[in-house]
Amino acid sequence: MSKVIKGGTIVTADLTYEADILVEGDKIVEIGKNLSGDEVLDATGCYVMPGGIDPHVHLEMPFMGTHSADGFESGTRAGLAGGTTMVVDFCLPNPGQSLLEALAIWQQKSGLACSDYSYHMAITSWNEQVFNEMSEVVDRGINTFKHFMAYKGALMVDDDEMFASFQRCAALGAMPLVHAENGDVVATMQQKLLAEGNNGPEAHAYSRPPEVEGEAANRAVMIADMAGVPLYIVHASCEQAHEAIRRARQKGMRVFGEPLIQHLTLDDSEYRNPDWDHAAQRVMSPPFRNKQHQDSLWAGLQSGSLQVVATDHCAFTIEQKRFGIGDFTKIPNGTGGLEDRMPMLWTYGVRTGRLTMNEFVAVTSTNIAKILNMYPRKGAILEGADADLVVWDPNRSKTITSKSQQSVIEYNVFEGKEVVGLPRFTLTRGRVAIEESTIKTEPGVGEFIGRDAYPAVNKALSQWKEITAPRKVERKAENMPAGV
Ligand code: DUC
Ligand code: ZN
Ligand code: ZN
Ligand code: ZN
Repeated sequence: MSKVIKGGTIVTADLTYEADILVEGDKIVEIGKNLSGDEVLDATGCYVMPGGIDPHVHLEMPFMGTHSADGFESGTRAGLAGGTTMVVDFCLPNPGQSLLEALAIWQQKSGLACSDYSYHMAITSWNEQVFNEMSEVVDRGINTFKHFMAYKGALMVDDDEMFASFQRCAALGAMPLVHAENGDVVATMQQKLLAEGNNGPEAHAYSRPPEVEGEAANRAVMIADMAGVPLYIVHASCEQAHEAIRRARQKGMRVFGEPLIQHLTLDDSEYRNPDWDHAAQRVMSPPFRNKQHQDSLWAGLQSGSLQVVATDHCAFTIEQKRFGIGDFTKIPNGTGGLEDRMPMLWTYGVRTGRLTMNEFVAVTSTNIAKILNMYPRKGAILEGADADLVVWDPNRSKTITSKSQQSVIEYNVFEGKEVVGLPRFTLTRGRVAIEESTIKTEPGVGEFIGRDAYPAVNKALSQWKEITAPRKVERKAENMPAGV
């Protein structure tokens, strides 16, 4: 049965034009005027865009003594409700665990996904087995490896391990990702704050200032340069991290930066709310920043020095957040956002004039598909591409509230925000998953999207030079110092 999306304006990362789209099975088969199909989806007054891709989510992830509350079913359903048709989750081995063993667990967890998904693999420890398994991981369609520079004593890797892993990525045609925060400094500041009696959620932000992130971002850039590999910095939240990315790019390095919708639209005053629950529910790493940093992130999206917008969706219930009463270091880090990313970015980015509609598509979908090597199957409106589409009604509005959200948690960090711009239809590989407020998703229809190693041309185009051993200097006996 074919479908035609009729009467809308197609908006891609580079074009805006009026045309219908014919979908057969899970693919776009034709784009043109006056198309007909078995079923008609009315897109009059709407923009038809590539479905959103969230490059950074944590679904049912074991973390800080618990696991994040949204799994692949509720998480992907939330995404679809907000126009996101694909997520990239982090496969997180316990330190010392086999990567392939962790991957098998993740494959099982993803069984009920309502949309397509892919994985990044986290490198949480370093040994010969990890080194060897990385090649098999790439063969299985995972070309990105995440490194935590924070969470000391748990997930953090040290610089020697990170350098070794980055070099391995270079050899395999993979790209490293980093969570850039100096974990040693964070741990010291946490202990100092606790010792001084600062145990509330506001101390979480005091323990992770922008300098801590800027230092780590700069360090990761330099280590990537030495390893001769591109770099993707997740959740860049401040001017200092943005600065590191911008400087590296100016020098010709392929360094990518990912702000989150939370950091773009919410600020650090949230942590000073007198209600403990309110503040704790907003504890994530890095923490929310002030307006100066927010302006820097918006400027980065406008100028292209930052390329994508994600959520880091890692939702915890009220009860889980309360594990940290009396000790902010035990508040599980993470917030939701999957359902709200696109409407919030449209409202605060496109409607304010900060971003064009085409830039909106680029940062929510197309750039992500290109950077993660799944374009044009994803992130494109082209014949032959997957029919992951959102029919976006720029006049539909709602007030965000946890009462009607898809996420299983009881609150929403964007509670009360009025958004204008919502999906009329969301299609995931040709199936209508959302029709206005009606949820038609089917758990289990989502598929794993493999992403090949980066083609050699990506590396050849970069200006990085391989580190070659300096030639050994031959010395004669008369030029040697006398022995001691
Ligand atoms: N930050 C969070 O807030 N949650 C998950 C992991 C992370 O780095
Ligand atoms: Zn260390
Ligand atoms: Zn992180
Ligand atoms: Zn994360």
